[in-house]
Amino acid sequence: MTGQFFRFWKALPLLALTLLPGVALGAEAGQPEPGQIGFQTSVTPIMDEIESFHNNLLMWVVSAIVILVLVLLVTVMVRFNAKANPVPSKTTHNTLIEIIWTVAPILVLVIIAIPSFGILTDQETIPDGSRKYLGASIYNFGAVDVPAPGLTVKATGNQWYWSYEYPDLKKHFDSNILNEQDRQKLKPTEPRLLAVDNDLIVPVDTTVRVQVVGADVIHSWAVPSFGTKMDAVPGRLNETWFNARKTGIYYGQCDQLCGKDHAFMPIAVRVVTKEQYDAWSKALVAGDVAKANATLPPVEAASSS
Ligand SMILES: [Cu+2]
Repeated sequence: MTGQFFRFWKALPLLALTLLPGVALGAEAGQPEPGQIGFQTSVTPIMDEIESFHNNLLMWVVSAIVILVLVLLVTVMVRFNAKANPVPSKTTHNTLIEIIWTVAPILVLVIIAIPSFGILTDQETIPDGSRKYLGASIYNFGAVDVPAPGLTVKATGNQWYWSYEYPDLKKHFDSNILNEQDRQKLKPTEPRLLAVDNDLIVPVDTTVRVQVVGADVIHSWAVPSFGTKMDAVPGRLNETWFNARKTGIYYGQCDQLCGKDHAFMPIAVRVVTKEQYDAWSKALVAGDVAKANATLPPVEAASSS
């Protein structure tokens, strides 16, 4: 019953939005798009949770508050202007209404906090194969199974680039932004300011444990399509995870002000098939990252939705 209720009400704003011409609800590719007003496409259980939290709870709460405040303002303007109400009341206190406007916001925050803390816990709890995750419905606790990690990578934030380590392969490489000349020459299908020389390569449908650390100052490893954001703190090993269900390339940026080139240390995660990942990792172990990357087909141009 409640499920049906929420499904029906969830569809309404989406319906209204699709009636507006030229509005992109979400980008198809793991990157921002012109005219986009929603999130980037979710490809992980965690981003499903964030999307559900936003669409099925937060949007309704903020809409209700906006309407309530608007109604109050209009009422005051119409009923209590100098013409309509020449002799103003001298009332200064009303115990009941003061209790209501103190308790109601607290209740709203508590209602928001419950699923919010659930998502935070899910983001920071590495799956062990038995724990259930919220998934795409924040009203359906414990809905999604996630396998234990099949791969561990370590992302180190440096001023100003990322370096990635595959501890099990005993290999690491740096990932630097491509300047505009190099991008046009080497990766013309990839977006300006987000394309890097060496992508982080991971297999599809695999839980990836991401260890995040800072080499100099605090950075943050964030990829919107994964719902992943973890601070890279010097001297502290943070952990998060993702499990991408769709191959493709997903971009992110450093999300913690870290110095003059903070805007120029993008994150590019390329999710490939398991066969492609096996070939890539074998070539990485046998040679270097350039040889490994040569085993992968070029990235296709992002399809615009
Ligand atoms: Cu940074």
